[in-house]
Order: sequence, then C-alpha cells, then structure tokens
Amino acid sequence: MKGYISEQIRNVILLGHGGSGKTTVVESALAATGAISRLGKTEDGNTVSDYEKTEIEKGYSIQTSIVPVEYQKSKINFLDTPGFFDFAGEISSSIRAAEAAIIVVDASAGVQVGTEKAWDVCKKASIPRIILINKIDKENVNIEQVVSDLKAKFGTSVATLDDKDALSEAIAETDEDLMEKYFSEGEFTDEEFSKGLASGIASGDIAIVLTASSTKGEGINEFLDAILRYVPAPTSHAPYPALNDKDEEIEVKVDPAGPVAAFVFKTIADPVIGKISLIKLISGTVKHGQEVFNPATEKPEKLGAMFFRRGKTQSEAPEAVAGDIFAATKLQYTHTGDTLSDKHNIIKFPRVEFSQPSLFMAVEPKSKGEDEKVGTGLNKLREEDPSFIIERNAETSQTLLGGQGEIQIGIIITKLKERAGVDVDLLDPKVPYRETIKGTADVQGKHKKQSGGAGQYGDVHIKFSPTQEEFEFSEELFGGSVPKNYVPAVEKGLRECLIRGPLSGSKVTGIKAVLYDGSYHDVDSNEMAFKIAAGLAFKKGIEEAKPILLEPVMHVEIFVPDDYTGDVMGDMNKRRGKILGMEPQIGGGQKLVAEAPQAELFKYAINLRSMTQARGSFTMTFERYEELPAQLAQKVIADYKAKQEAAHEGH
Ligand SMILES: Nc1nc2c(ncn2[C@@H]2O[C@H](COP(=O)(O)OP(=O)(O)O)[C@@H](O)[C@H]2O)c(=O)[nH]1
Ligand SMILES: [Mg+2]
Repeated sequence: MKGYISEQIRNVILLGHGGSGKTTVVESALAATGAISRLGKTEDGNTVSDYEKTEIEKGYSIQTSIVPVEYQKSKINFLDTPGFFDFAGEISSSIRAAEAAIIVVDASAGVQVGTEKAWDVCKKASIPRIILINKIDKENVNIEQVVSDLKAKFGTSVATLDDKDALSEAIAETDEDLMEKYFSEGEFTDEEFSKGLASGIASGDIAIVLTASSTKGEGINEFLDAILRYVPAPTSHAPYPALNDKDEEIEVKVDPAGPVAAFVFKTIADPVIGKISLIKLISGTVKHGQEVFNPATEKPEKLGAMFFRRGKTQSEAPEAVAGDIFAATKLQYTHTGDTLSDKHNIIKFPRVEFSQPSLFMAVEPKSKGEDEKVGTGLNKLREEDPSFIIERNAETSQTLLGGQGEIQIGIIITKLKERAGVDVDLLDPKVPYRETIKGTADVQGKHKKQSGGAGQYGDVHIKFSPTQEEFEFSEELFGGSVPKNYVPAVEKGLRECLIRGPLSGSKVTGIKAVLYDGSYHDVDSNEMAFKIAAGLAFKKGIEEAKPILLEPVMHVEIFVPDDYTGDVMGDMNKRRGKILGMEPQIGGGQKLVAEAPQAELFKYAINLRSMTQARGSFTMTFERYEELPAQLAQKVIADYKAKQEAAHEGH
C-alpha cells in the first residue's frame, strides 16, 4: 500500500445493529475498488474483515478490524466493529481513531436497537455521522418509510441527499447568517449549499442518508464518494486535549510536522505474528525503526516493525503520517489505551472510559492449583482489552470477571484457554453474606487434653453482645483466673474465628467479646490451648446469641424506555427489590432508582436485556448490609452444613 498525505486519509467507524451488513459493506467497498475480486460472506467466514478464528466459527464480528480502502487517490480506513451490547468496550476505544461514523441500517428491519445505540454513542462522542441504509435489494423494502422512521427517531436534520428542501432547512438551522439568508431569499446558492452541508455534517448537526446493496455492489461508489466529500480529513479535526509531562492540559493539533503523539486503541494477539498494537497517529510523522516513548510505563519503544493492516494481512509501512492508522508489532511495554510520544516532548491522551461492567461471573480453574495461571492469564488479556475487569473477592475467595454480557465473558475465557492453556469453569458468584448476632450469650470454652506426655489446658468464660464495630475485645478478669500473658492468645483465637463464621462460613462482624473468667493449669496451659479454648467459646457464643445472616443490598439505577417501566418495576418486586423513585429523562424514557439484594441481581444484565429488547441499561453500586430473611437464611445455613459434612466424608 502506498503512502498517503494526511489530507488524503479518511477514518470512519462502522456502527449499527448486528447483522445490518457492516462487514459486507467493507467487503463490497474492497470489491468496488478492485482490491478483491470476489465478495466474501460473513457466514462463510471468508470476508477480509472477519478473520479471527472465533469470528469465522460464529459468522459475525467480535472485534474491531481495520480495513483500508484505496479510492480516488485517497485511503479510507474503515473500522469495522462488532454489534453492540457485549462489545461496547471495543466501540468506546476504536471510536477514538475515527473522524466520522457510518451507521449502517438494514433496510428490511428499519431502525433497530443497535441503530439507536449507535446514534447515542456518536452523539456522546460528538462525532459526525452518515447513515447508510443497506440491503435495499431485499424484497418488500420501503426506503421512504425507513427514512421517515429515522427522522422521527433522530430529528429532521437526518435527510437523503436528494431531499434538497430538508437539507436546506437543516443547513439554515446550523448558522444564524444562513438562517437569515434562507428566510429572506428562500434558497441557497450551490456554493452556500455545499459548504453549509459539509460544515453541518462535520459538526454533527446534519446526518445524510445514503442507500446501498452491499451484496449487489449498488450504491457503493456513491457511498465512497460521500465519505471523501463529507467526512472531514484528520487535519480538519479540532485539536485533541492531552496532558504534558507536568500533567498540564495541552492541545495537540493534527499536524504531520508536529511532535509525535499516537494513541494505541487496540491490541491484537495474533497466533502467528504475536502482539500487534493498532495505533492512531494524531500528530507527527513516524518512520520505521524510530524510537518513541511510552509515558504510562516510562519505557522507550522502538517501532521496529510497522505495518498497514487490512483485516489479517499486512504490508510494511516505511512511515506513517498524522491522521493515519498503522500497526506496530512486538511493542514490549505498551498496552491498549497508552500514548506514544517523543521522550523530550511527553504527551498523554486521556484514557478511554469504559462503561461499568453489568455482569459478573466467577471463574474457577478446572484443575486445582492453577489459580495463579488464571490470574496472570487474565491480567495479560486485560492489557489487550481493558474493557473488562478482574476482581478478587477476599470474603468469598472467588475471582470475578466483570463485563458487558455472557458473550464477552465467554470469549475472554476461550482466549484464556488458548493463550494461557488453562481451562476454567464459569460459576455464579457467591454472595458475600456476613454473620452477626442480635442477642447476648455468656459461655465457657474449655480445651483440655491429657493423654500421656505434655497436656493441653485452657479455659475461658466470655460474654458476647452486638456492637456497631466489626469487633471489640476486652477483659474483666479478677484475681488471675486467666494469667494476663494468655489474654492476647484469647483475643487472637477470637479474631481468627471472624474470618469464617460457624453458620455459613462467611465473615463475622458486629461482635463484642468480654473475657471475664476462666482457669488454668500450671504445667499444661499454653498460648495454643487458650487460643483453642477461645475458638470453642466463640462458636458456642455465636450460636446462642441469636445469630443472623446479613446480605449485601445494592443501589440500582435502571434506564428504560417508557413502555417497559411497568414490567421492570414488577420484576424488581419479584427480586425482593424496592423502587425508591422514578425520574423522566430528557431524551425520553425513565430512570428507575431501586434497591435490591445482590443475590437477586447477578444475572440482571441478561434479564433486563431480554425484558426490554435490549433497550434498558443499568448501573449498580453497593449500598449496605441488611438482615437476610429467616427462611432464606435457613437455606443458606443448611447448604453450608451439607457441604461441610460432604467434605468431612470425603476425608
Ligand atoms: N440481501 C442482502 N443481504 C446482505 C446485504 N449486506 C449484508 N447482507 C447479509 O446480511 C448478513 C449480515 O451481514 P454482516 O456483514 O455480517 O453484518 P454485520 O453484523 O453488520 O457486520 C449476512 O448474511 C450478509 O450476507 C445486502 O446488501 N443485501
Ligand atoms: Mg460484522
């Protein structure tokens, strides 16, 4: 592939509902420009863009791929993305590399959830957009209807290129002078029109609608023409906000003669080539072999192997200019989200903010002793894809994976197997219950063993009562019933019991213990014996002091279109949840504020999706611990007991 100057480059990201034809549009553009001779099909696994093993198996995209199309002395870098929902993270990151988005709509399906999500994402990123109605070859397609649905959903600034009236009005809306002119003269000159249209699209105020059949190759040249004409060249992009070495805010202009500043928006682990970093060069020009600096890891990196990628194939890139996207292999210290700049002119672009994970699942190695392998394997994967999170829950001793859905989490563990060679089970997370007491107890713990040789003797009397603190310990001993030097051992014994409570093996909190009496033996007493005695007292004390289980309760905010509020509220009741309030949202729909036990929410991401045709979304945060209703508590305790007994029999 030859080199292009910044002005000849266009970077567009393809968004839209899964199956609308994004990958096929790219394929069709390659065919239209003579880069390939035969159109591949996603279901046959032979497209340029869907090249990854899992993509070929599944027949749809699971990651962003870059496919440059050379057309009319220019290069259009298409970023082909997977559908929404599970892959929101991919999109948040790769949208940074584009100057415009193409929202692909299936003509036979019309506006779908993925179309709405694409629009929202573009609006949030304030990125220009072009809508491509694809599959117009299909039977019973009504393009006018789709256009009018688009207008109804996204506003009147959405218009086809032949709808000169609608476009003129939209252009007038973008600028006061133009508005005045339009109303006094009733129309624009050709020059005003095309200038106004271009700047309206560039600012995101106007979205033009094109039509195509990517399988038949119809409308593809017009589509490519429109991209060259209306998508701003990288050099017209506003300067990018960044930080310098002193963490002062600076702006980086897109300029091939400027200082080097590049953003790593994706990392690929290729089974043959190894690590590949996909990089958007914002400023400067980099040459093969050049040394750059990574301020995040404070390491220099040599761009020893630079390529332009097209799907899975790559051609050597002797240099890359500001505005272009290139690939570098074998960068040692660089991860997704990092900036590369000049060592003497440090620039750091802000990191991508990923949405909070909505689904958590626990991972457990299939064979024992592989926990460490799982941990390092997952951490490695996260350097590639920071859109998921890994959490170690100390209370339940589980490793949790948080992501946007079952598919994303499934793909992570498939990769874990391929890369780290470790097989894991996906389980429901355990609820981190806690144990506490509501009443008081006064008990004795006595440990006595006299079988030949040295014996063991420890005896304590302890009062237990509830407290707001996690744990309180004091002694009110009289007359040396327990020698002072054994008191720390008693406290230690009690503290060790807090880790795993007697009812459910959960953490124990809110316990006040007063050591007030006991006895000892001159020869057989020692610290260990008193520790054990304290443990015996603890178990007895908790069981006698009206023990209860506490469960975590979450604060949940759910965003749903109006049609679904009834169902979502009803469902919350079934989950032992409480709706605390409802706020209408500016863009339509409602925010429901609720509280519900965590135990009822593990699969909520999946349930809410199916309840709302994927139109709902939610966030949740821990709120507090609350008493678990007795009936449910009995079940948890019985389950724990059964497990303990089974473990004993196993020995
Ligand atoms: N009839 C028709 N089918 C198409 C067209 N474009 C794509 N498809 C089919 O739609 C399905 C989904 O296409 P794909 O490109 O994988 O969609 P993506 O998920 O948006 O990337 C595939 O079976 C394509 O062959 C088109 O213009 N006309
Ligand atoms: Mg695709």
